[in-house]
Amino acid sequence: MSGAAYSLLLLQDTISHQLRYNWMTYHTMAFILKLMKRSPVSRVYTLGLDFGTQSVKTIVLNVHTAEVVYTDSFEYDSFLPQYGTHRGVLPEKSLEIRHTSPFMIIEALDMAFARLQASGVEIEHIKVVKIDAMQHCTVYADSSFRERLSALDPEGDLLHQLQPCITRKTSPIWEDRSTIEEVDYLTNTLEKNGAIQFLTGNKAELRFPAAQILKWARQCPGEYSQTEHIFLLSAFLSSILAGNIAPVDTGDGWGTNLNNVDINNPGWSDIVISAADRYLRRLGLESPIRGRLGEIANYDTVLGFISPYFSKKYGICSEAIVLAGTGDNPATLLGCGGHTMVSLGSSYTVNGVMEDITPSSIGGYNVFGYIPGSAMALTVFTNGAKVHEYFMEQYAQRIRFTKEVEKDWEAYVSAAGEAILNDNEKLMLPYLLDESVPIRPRGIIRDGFEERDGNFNIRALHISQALSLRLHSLHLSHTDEICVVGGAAGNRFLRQLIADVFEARTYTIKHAGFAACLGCAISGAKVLLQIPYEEAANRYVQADKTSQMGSLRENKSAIRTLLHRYEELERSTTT
Ligand code: XUL
Repeated sequence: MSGAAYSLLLLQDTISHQLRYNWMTYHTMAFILKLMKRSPVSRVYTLGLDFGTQSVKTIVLNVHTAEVVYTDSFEYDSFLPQYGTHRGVLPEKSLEIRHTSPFMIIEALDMAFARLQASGVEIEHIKVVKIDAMQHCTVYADSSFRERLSALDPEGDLLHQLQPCITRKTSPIWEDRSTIEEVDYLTNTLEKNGAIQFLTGNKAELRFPAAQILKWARQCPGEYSQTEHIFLLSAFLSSILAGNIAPVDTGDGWGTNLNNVDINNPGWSDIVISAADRYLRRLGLESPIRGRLGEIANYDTVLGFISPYFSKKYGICSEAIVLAGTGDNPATLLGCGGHTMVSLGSSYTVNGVMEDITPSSIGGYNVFGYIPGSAMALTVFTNGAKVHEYFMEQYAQRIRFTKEVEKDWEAYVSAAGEAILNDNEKLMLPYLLDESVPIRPRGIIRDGFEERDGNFNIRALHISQALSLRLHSLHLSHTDEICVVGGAAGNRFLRQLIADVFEARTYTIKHAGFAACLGCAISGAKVLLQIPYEEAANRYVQADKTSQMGSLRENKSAIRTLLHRYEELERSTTT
C-alpha cells in the first residue's frame, strides 16, 4: 500500500473518532480526506506555535520525513517594545502582581504568521495547526467576540479587529501571587466538600484562574459583568485560529481549580463553580462564572478548519485543521517523547505521566490533563541552576576558573569530582531561595561540612539536587526513561546522577528548546496519520544519541543509602 493510501485509510478512522467528540462534522472531515488526496506525500506539514511568558516559538514538521523544516522564535520585549514588558511581563509596583498584555499577544499571533510567510517555507503544505500557551493565563472578552471572529478581514490586522472586545486590559499570568483572599475562600469553603484538591486535582493555587477571576470580579465588577467569555490563553488563541469559540482542553483546563477530575468526561466541577458563584453573589454580583467559561474538551480535539483570515492573509491552506490548544507543560511532555522529563532551568521541574490520578495532599505537585484518558504531574523545585550560578561565583576564586564561560562551567563540573559515589557523600539542603518542594524557608543547610570548602559544596549540591528530584517524584508512573532538557542539561555529572537516582536511561533531544511547539506539531501528525501517541513520539522526537546515559551499577547501593540519608536530613528541618 502506498504512503498516501495508508494515510487515507487512517484518516477514515479519524473521521469516526472525531465524530464521537462532535467538534467536527462529517462534512468537514470529508474535506480533509480530499485534502490529503491532493497533497504530494512528501509534503504534508504540521505547525506548532508556543506562546510562552517571554517569547513565541514556532516549528514546522514534515509529517512524512520527520524533518523539522522551520523553527523561529521572537521575544515580546524586543519585537513588541511598545508594550514596555520586561521578560514578557508588564511593569507593576507590586511584586505580587504579574500580568501580560492580551493585545501584545494578539499582535504576536499575526507576527508569528508573518514571519513564517516571509521565511519561504511552503506554507500551503501545512495541514494541521495547534498552539500551546503558558498555563493559567486568562483573557476576557465581551459578547461581540464571536461575531468578530467570524468576520475577520485579512486586509486588516488582528489587533484592530479584536481589541474592542477585550474587557480586561491586562491578563494575569502564572507568576501572579496577588489572590491570597480568594485562595483562602476557596480552600476554606470547600473543605467540607472533600477539599478542593480532590475535586479539581490541585489545591487552591494563587496563580490559577479560579482565584484570579474572583479577585478581578471583586475589584472591577463593571468590567467583569460585561465579560461574556473567560478563556485560558490557549483557548483564546485557538478561537482566533479556528474563527470560532474554542473549548479549553484538559491539559490547560485542569490548571484552573474549576475543573472536575473525570479525565474521560472533561467538564467543570459543579461544586467548585457553585462556591465561586456564591462568592460573587456575596459581592452583590449576579453574573455567575458558570456559562462564561465555555467548554472543556479532550486533548487534541479537532476544532475545524483554519479561519479564512489566515488562509487569505498568509497563504496557509484553507482546509488546514486546527486542534484544541493546550498548556505548555503537557505540550512539552509530548514534545520530549512522553517519557518523564526533567527540565534543568533556573528552577528545576519534573513532569511525567500519572496513571493513577492522585492529587498531592500537601501541594507538592500539580496534576493536569494530558493526552486523552491520561493525566500528568508537574513538580517545580525553586532552587535549580540558580544555586549552581551562585556557587560558581562564590567559589570561582578558590578553584581558579578561567574567564571563558564554557570552560568555567567545565572546570566547575570537574570540581564536583568523580561519578562513583559512596555512602558518606556530603549532603546539603540547597535552599538559596524559599523552596517550594518541599516547602522550606531559604537557607543552605550543610550536613557536617563548612561553607568554605568549594569542592565539597559543589559536589554536595549536585548529589543533593538529584536525590531531591527522585524523592519528590515517587508519584510518577514511569521513570525508566528520562528526557533531560534545559540549560543545565549539558552538565554531564548531573545527568549521570539523574540516571543513577532514577535507575533510568537518560537522554536529551534535538530541538529541546522547541519541545513545547514540537509537541503541538506531533499532535498534528498523530491526528493526520491516526497513529497512537507513542508511535508518533517515537517517530518525531529525535533523541540525541551522544547524550544517552544509563545508571552505574557501582552506584546502586550508595544511592539507596544516600536517598535515605537525604530524606532524614529533609525531615530534620521544618517549614
Ligand atoms: C505550571 C506553571 C508554569 C507555566 C509556565 O503550573 O505555572 O510552568 O505553565 O509557562
